[in-house]
Amino acid sequence: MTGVVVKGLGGLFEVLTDAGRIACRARGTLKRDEDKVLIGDRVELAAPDGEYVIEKVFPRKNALIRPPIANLDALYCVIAAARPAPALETLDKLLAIAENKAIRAALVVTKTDGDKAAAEYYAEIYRRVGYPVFTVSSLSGEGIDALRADLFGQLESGLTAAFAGASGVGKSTLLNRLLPGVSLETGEISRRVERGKHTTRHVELFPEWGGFVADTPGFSMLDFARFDFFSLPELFDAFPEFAAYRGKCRYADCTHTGEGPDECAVARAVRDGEIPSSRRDSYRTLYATLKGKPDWR
Ligand SMILES: Nc1nc2c(ncn2[C@@H]2O[C@H](COP(=O)(O)OP(=O)(O)OP(=O)(O)O)[C@@H](O)[C@H]2O)c(=O)[nH]1
Ligand SMILES: [Mg+2]
Ligand SMILES: [Zn+2]
Repeated sequence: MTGVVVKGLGGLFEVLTDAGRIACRARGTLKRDEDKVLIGDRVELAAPDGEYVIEKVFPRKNALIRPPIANLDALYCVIAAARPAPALETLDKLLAIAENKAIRAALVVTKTDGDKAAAEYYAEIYRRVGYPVFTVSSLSGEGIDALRADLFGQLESGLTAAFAGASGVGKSTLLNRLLPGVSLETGEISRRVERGKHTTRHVELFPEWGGFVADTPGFSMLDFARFDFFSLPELFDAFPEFAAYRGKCRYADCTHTGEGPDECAVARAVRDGEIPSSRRDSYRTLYATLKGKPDWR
């Protein structure tokens, strides 16, 4: 029997099969780090002793480390217009990872009720880059229908989508609003540190509208920064708006990080307002990280 892993807690998984949800553990060899079963995995179950175990994980289309999920088709990257203040570097890293793994990425700016102008500011940066952008308020309901229509479009073709972003941006609150069938726990934002409290602790997939949608734990910046994700030569392609400037720098070995507008076509595009400067800043930071330097600046 085969199925999709929709939930996992302390080594106990829930696998959705044609025969319904089956709770089971994984075979011993699937517990080692590199072969660990991920939520979203397509698996084969066997019942050698009358009790189901995950026998085999089918080859993955892709897998993310943060959030830990496999076979993702669409990633909704979530930031808040108000608290917690967005870290664009983290967002850009997440977008770059999606790009690198050929996952369709979109931006969701929540809490527009808190700061409309900030929401528009962030939305505009990413519209210019070319990403689908949704500005929403789970409080007032603004923008919810447009986002739901987009999500529906993904799921009805049988795809798997996840919502990811920092803790406290409102992912679970939003999913409660988008999906009438779910009721996820949500948490307050700490008044002292202006951050979320990691209310969601585990990735869980919900079967909805013919596909799967995942709520994921918010990552902390530090945690997220620790993960290497692809190699330096892949970085350029992970910033889709840079493609138009490929091969247009003066020197073939241009790194597009420190070179000025005279030499570098990307720097020129930033100067001329064609590429948002925050995107190039993120590129520089990621470049430095991937090169193994502590920091660019
Ligand atoms: N004003 C306002 N508050 C919101 C909105 N969406 C969520 N919140 C609040 O933000 C806080 C955090 O919401 P959650 O949904 O728990 O955030 P999360 O992203 O799931 O956080 P983690 O599970 O920790 O990753 C809660 O107090 C929500 O009520 C919104 O659109 N407007
Ligand atoms: Mg949550
Ligand atoms: Zn260049």
